[in-house]
Amino acid sequence: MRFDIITIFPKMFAPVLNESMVKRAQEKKKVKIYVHDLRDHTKDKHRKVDDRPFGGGPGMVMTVQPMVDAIKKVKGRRKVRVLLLSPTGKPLTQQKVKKLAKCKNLILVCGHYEGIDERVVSESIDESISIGDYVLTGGEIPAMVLVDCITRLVPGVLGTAKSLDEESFEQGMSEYPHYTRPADFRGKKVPNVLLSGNHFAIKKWRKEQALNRTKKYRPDLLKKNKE
Ligand code: 4HQ
Repeated sequence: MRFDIITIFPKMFAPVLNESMVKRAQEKKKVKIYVHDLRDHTKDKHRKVDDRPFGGGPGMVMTVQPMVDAIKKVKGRRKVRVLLLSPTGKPLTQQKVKKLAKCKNLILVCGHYEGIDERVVSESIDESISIGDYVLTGGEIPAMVLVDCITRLVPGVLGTAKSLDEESFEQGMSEYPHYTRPADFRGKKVPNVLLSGNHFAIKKWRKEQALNRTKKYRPDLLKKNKE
């Protein structure tokens, strides 16, 4: 899997993507991540990437030329899917992550200000993705979210690969509560069933716990599973 990220804040990425699992995935050559500075594709001496919106209104809009030229250059002759991170994009779900993980090459375009000129979207973007219904200052954190959740699905990245069964279970149902040693932390005890050694009882308890949590915090997920 190869990711190419186009951004005006290239320095934001290394601290996040060069740690933990994503770092190890890069070391194992399972993923390659290239970060490109949008300003390297400008043609004026001020390296300008934005301008005032036609029709008026607040804020600035990212201009067409640096974006379309950057995307074209980064693409080269490869078969690539070009994604824009945008609050009006398709909501990111685990199902969507699984589909994207099948791609070999992804370009992630990070917008700023009020957004990007619509002609970039129609000319150069295959799909817009939103990581949730809230407004961020830019597409960089959403791009990192995408790299993170796709990378963990690349074969050979996760140490103990969870079965697809377990994953679909988790999706419909929030996880069960986890405990580790000590069995008694300052009077707070681990539920007895987990110390019982009765694997059938443990499985049943975890399922009930997960279901209760889902009912309480994510009833929408239960409805979704029935559909
Ligand atoms: N933004 N999911 C505005 C987001 C966002 C989101 C990125 C803020 C794009 C122009 N992106 N810029 N939510 O809020 O992806």
